[in-house]
Amino acid sequence: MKQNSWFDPFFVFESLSEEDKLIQKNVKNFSEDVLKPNVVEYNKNHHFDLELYKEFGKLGLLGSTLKTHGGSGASYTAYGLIAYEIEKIDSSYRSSISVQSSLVINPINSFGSKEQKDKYLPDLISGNKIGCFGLTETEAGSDPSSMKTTYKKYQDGYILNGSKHWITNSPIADIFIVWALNENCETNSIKGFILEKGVKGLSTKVIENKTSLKISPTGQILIENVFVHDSDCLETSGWSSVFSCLNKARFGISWGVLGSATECWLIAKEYVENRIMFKKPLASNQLIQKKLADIQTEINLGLASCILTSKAMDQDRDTINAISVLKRNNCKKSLDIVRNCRDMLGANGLVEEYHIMRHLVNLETVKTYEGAEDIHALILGKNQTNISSF
Ligand code: TGC
Ligand code: FAD
Repeated sequence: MKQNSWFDPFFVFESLSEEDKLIQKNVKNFSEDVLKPNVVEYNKNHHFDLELYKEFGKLGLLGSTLKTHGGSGASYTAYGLIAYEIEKIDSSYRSSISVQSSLVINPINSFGSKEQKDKYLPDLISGNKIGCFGLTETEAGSDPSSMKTTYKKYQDGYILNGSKHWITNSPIADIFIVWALNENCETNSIKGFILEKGVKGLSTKVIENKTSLKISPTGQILIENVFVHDSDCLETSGWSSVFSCLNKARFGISWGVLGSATECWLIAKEYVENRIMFKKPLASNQLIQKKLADIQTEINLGLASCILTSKAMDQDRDTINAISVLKRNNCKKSLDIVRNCRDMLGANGLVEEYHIMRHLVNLETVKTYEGAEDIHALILGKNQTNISSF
């Protein structure tokens, strides 16, 4: 039997192109050497090291699929592998890369003018500037179309008013992608704008005391009579433009959560192989082996589906349903896996240095953002039956 066939029974990692293998190896080394040593302390102190963005940029992790403005033109498989390796350390780090790549660089690249791309993309891709994506509001979470943030035409631009809530990176952002409706809040009037830190009327507020994703700064965006010039308005076409950004972020999340689950699986496997209870290793018990087999099964089915979806994305196929299946199922299964890993470590599973509890509470966020579990069920139900439950 080949040595690692229990770890990769469908040969997902073996089937990668040489370029994707190299990207995975580099990201894995960086994650272990640079991110892992401080993760427990930074989590305890809610600390994000801003210098990391430049490191992410140097490694090609930001806007990796872009072929211009400093992007390396990597495949979607590589994009997924980056999320997988980074989230092995902490979902906060994957989140910051997802937001910058899929929700800031991607909309500017897809809906921006040449001037906007030239102005914003190089600094975002190199990590010199940090971006955020403001869609959610206090009373508009799963249903963003009920947002209250508005724009109104004024001279050669727009006046924006409103506020965004639960926005990753907003307290540290230089560039803000903000979504708003016209002054009558007509659903189909949705438009995207690029705002820059320091503009009059724009401020942010940190959400304090978060118990999950503690390394990642999250906050509000407060927008009071902010003037945005026409040249900073994105050329979007309705809600499908907003959702096209979410598709990419949800795809990365689907790979990422399997990184968290894999990390906890390997920690638990090593622990039960070494922990002696009732005079024999815990791993010698059938119930423990069944847990390990269940974990192995779900992670590998998830990875096999991720790689198929990545290849379909590389071929520009319609992956909307695949992404909802994966975002929903991989988050749900990863949470179950990580909770079982916690259980296999007994009391030690509660200790910070074993990492598992941190992954568990992080996954509670990941299950909720980018379309909560039940919202993806309803998206899939709607697409199957042609009947919307919303
Ligand atoms: P619906 O009528 O279904 O669609 C409106 C228009 O959009 C099109 N569309 C899509 N286009 C591309 N990709 C998709 N996945 C699409 N889904 C729908 C659709 O064809 C239609 O186009 P058109 O031309 O006919 O107008 O819209 P709805 O209002 O019924 O949708 C409801 C629902 C629940 C599906 C949607 O609102 C939703 O997805 N809600 C969840 C909200 C969400 O995910 N928010 C995420 C905020 S960002 C974030 O959390 C970042 S976390 C940090 C990180 O990523 O790490
Ligand atoms: P709600 O919409 O109030 O949902 C609460 C519960 O009700 C969920 O279980 C949901 O599944 C269920 N529910 C809702 N509607 C229905 C229905 N019709 N039928 C059945 N059940 C339903 N947003 C951004 O725009 N940008 C960001 O960068 C960002 N970062 C985030 C970072 C963190 C740490 C967190 C926690 C959130 C972030 N979000 C961000 C917001 C996130 O996208 C929302 O929290 C998410 O969309 C859910 O909205 P909500 O919290 O208002 O929950």
